[in-house]
Amino acid sequence: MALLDILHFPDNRLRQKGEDISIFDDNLKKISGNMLETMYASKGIGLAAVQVNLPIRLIVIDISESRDKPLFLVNPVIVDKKDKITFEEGCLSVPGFYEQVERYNNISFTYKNLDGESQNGTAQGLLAVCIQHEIDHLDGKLFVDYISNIKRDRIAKKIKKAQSTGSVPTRKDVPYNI
Ligand code: QAP
Ligand code: CO
Repeated sequence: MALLDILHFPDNRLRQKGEDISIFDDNLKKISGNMLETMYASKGIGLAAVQVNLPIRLIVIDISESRDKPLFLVNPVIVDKKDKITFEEGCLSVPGFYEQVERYNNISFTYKNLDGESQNGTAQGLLAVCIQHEIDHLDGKLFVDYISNIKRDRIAKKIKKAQSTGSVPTRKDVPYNI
């Protein structure tokens, strides 16, 4: 297992779109394990492959307090959504910043597991918001895209400054198959 480098806003690579995954091999399991480890090490509840510079449609989520109930969603698609809510979101790619975002409180979704088997599920509240946030990453979208340009630009400037003074760590990429 290995920790992966998380890209930070306003890095353009966060704008990459994830490609559908069609190869369900040991490499996919290795990437998933490394993403999960990276997410736990960073105290996150969700991480999308695009955030670690892998443009593929894979997300890992664990909203449990015990940190032992991981979800691996491959090629996730929201097929139904209802009841809007406003949620204060953060993001491992936007460290230290939190903003209110409008989402759906109830969703139905489909995905494949790491063995390539088709699955479906429903989610509400935090899990529903997390899935919407992570699928956005696979489409090159960030939660800061929902706030005002002025606020977003201020956040970008502060993160760039933090990076230039060396207060945000970085690491290297891993190979992958689609
Ligand atoms: C997305 O976000 C999310 O700024 C996952 O310093 C957020 O895991 C879904 C994190 C809110 C639903 C609600 C952020 C960790 C983690 C930070 C995360 C930080 C350390 C964010
Ligand atoms: Co995020």
